[in-house]
Amino acid sequence: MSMFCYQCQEAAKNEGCTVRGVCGKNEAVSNLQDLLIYTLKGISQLVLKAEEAGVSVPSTDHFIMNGLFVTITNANFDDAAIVQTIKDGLELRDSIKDTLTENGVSLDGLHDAAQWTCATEAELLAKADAPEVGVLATENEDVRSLRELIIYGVKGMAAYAEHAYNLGKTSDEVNKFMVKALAATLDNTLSADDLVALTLETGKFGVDTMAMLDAANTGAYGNPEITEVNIGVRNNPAILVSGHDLKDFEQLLEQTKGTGVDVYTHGEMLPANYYPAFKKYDNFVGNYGNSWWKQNEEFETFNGPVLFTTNCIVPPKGDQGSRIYTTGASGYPGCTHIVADENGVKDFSAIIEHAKKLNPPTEIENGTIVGGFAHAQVFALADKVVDAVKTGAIKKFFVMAGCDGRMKSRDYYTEFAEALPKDTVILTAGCAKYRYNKLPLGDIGGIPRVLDAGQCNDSYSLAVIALKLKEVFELNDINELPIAYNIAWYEQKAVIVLLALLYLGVKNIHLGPTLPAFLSPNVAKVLVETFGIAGIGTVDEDVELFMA
Ligand code: SF4
Ligand code: SF3
Repeated sequence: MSMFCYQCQEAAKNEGCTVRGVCGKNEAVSNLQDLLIYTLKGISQLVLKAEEAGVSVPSTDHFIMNGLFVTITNANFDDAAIVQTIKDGLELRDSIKDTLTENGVSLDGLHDAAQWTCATEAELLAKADAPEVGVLATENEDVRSLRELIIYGVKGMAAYAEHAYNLGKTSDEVNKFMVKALAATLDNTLSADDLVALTLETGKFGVDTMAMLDAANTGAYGNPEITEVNIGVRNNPAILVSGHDLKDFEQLLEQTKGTGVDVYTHGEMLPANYYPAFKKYDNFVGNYGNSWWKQNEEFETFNGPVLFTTNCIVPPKGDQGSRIYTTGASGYPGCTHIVADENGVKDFSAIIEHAKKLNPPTEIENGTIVGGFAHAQVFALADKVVDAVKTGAIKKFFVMAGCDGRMKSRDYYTEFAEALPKDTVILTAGCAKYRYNKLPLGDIGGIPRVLDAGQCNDSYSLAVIALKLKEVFELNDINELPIAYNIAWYEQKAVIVLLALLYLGVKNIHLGPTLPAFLSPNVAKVLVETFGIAGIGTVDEDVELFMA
């Protein structure tokens, strides 16, 4: 076996990718990502040691969140960039060790993750292939399953923490938790029960992180509001922006102002259309295309350059890579990567000049779609919503947040949305929405039957809405609400969203299109028995089950 990865929903045979990732990640990149995580665990062990000894060491907060983010599915395929990040990590780690030694702190008993060294790049690459580094280094499948559940949750948390960080918001508690969780996965003295408790704690910090990002986004750009988003095109050269980072998006809009270059969103950047602050830009046209997995065909017809601010990248086809730019945690070999200066400013002039030389986008759709139903907007409509529930006009809400993916089995979500009774409303967030956000599902007394809160991180908004409804209807338990959860997952941000919902006490979440490969039978059993987690069945069976 040359690699082993089972962190996403596409894991081969729902067991794990062992030769090459279904996502396109090759063996070298997979093993380097494992080594980066291993290095972060070692750094974390040292940070905890410093904390215990009361010694102040260089900050690792941003390095750890970025390092975790780099390893998220479809974020970074650039082996050279990952090698450099590992080298930076070793340098940071050694500076912590030096500080500890200078302060008389013993370094005895450190895990290999905090000790390994390499004199050459060849040695670094050999270490990436070493059996002690990867997921399978943990032999007990239940311990491995819980450790990875925690690591994947923390990866999602780190991604959201990084977006907030880019907007000047960070949390010592969240950063400390990431260190604690990483180090805990090296600790052989922790029992399965300890790891289950840590999994729930991961959910708690997931809620905190999403709340922090929500405050960062809305503080900077206003509360998302109901918006009709144009999905057609104009006749100007243009840049397409994908990923989740609103700060990058703002900087690009500022720099394209008055240049004659238009800007469109793709995939998870669609919700940028809902923020008041971005509406003032005349060159911000709307959204082009669908979710991430359609990018090869949609980038072809877009004609202009594409900026990835984060995941999900699909390996580019033909010469598409020459039009792709990456920034932040994202990366792809051969594509131009744009870095921030010391003030966080990114110079997008190369992509703007590139756009000017290329044709305007070819129209693939026209008309509009409606979104912008994050918590503040839904609260503004609260009376209407509550009335509709009281009169029985709305029988049930379906939270269908999460991810989209290329597997045929995800047609289920389109069919499920179509099959739902007309007196139900879908609450969505994340790229999962593309499976039904263009269907003519109509409205209930002016309330659209698909309410899109935003990106996957805006699943937080859906939880806030549920908690508000619980208060309005004076219920004791969030599970007494007429809300069902039928969530589609793909990558690790969905893992932190799931853990956050579990922490908030939400029960009976259905997760599909398959249950995670990283859940061992025993861990899956705990989730089923404690939280009522279930998979999906056929559309008809599930509609009947949920409406019962
Ligand atoms: Fe396979 Fe998913 Fe891992 Fe890619 S991220 S190698 S598809 S499990
Ligand atoms: Fe989508 Fe990748 Fe998860 Fe942000 S863009 S939800 S899959």
